[in-house]
Amino acid sequence: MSAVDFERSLEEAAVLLCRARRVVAFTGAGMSAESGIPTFRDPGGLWEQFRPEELATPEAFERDPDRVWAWYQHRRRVIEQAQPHAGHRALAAMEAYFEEFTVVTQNIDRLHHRAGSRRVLELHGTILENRCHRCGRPYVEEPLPAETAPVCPACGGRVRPAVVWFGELLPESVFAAAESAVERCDVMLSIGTSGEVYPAAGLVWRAKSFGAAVVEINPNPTELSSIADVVVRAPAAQALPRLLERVEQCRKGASA
Ligand code: BJW
Ligand code: ZN
Repeated sequence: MSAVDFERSLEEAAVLLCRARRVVAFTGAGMSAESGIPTFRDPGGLWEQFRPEELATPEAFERDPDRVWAWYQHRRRVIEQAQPHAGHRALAAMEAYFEEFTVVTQNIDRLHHRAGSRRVLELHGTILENRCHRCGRPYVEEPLPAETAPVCPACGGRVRPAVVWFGELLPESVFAAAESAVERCDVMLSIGTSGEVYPAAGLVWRAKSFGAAVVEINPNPTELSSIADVVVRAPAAQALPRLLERVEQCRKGASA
């Protein structure tokens, strides 16, 4: 995308946001890429090194809990060292300018919380908590072993990260809250997601069918590009602070 196209798409997105009262920011792994956390499906991403069904399914964990646990411990260390970037902070700051601003994230890294966003719905859970795979009780003991999945003191089951694997249901109340925010919103920002994983990606289709304008922020085309009203072909840390600036301008202009 040329610099002119970037500015034009940013302006189109800003016009939509300036008219909006309710906004949903739907985020995926690309949102955290500039914080140094690899995405799943990009070149060099996590799935290039591992097949998802080998590590991100309940069957994989049941077959070899220690292997899956060690992979998540490695990723936990990467995430703990990562910092939210200017794009995360811009989303947090945008909250102030809308009647309702909800972050619906597929990410498990808690970077939106750390940047200050207050209403965050985590569709795929979080890597920063653990629970028993058998009885579901939270597991809070420290320190966590690097290589071996801990054993649940209550039932003897093995402990796993509190994320959602393929074939598992998303947390029901979280998904219901996301659906209701999506159905009410005027603008749906789709940021840093390939839109390939369901039911999460279906939320963007749902927003569109309920009348929201869809704005995609992603350096690459995705499964969702075809339904976007505006596509900003740029990385999140570049585009979001610019969008925030424009929202600040129009809100201040409106109240002057
Ligand atoms: C940038 C950038 C920068 C780069 N700035 N952008 C309907 C149809 C077909 C299949 C299904 C369906 N419904 C359900 C399914 C099955 C399955 C599914 O969707 N499969 C598809 C792969 C086809 N879904 C499920 O199993 C879900 N459960 C479910 O449906 O339950 C009901 C059920 C039960 C039993 C049987 C059947 C159904 C659960 C899905 C759980 C997903 N879990 C994971 C792992 C989480 C834990 C972990 O991290 O290990 O979640 S998979 C992985 O993908 C992770 C992500 O949240 C998710 C989405 O990926 P995301 O975020 O979009 O990342 P990428 O890498 O794909 O894209 C990155 C993007 O960023 C790219 O576009 C880049 O261009 C961009 N980018 N730099 C902005 N700087
Ligand atoms: Zn247990």
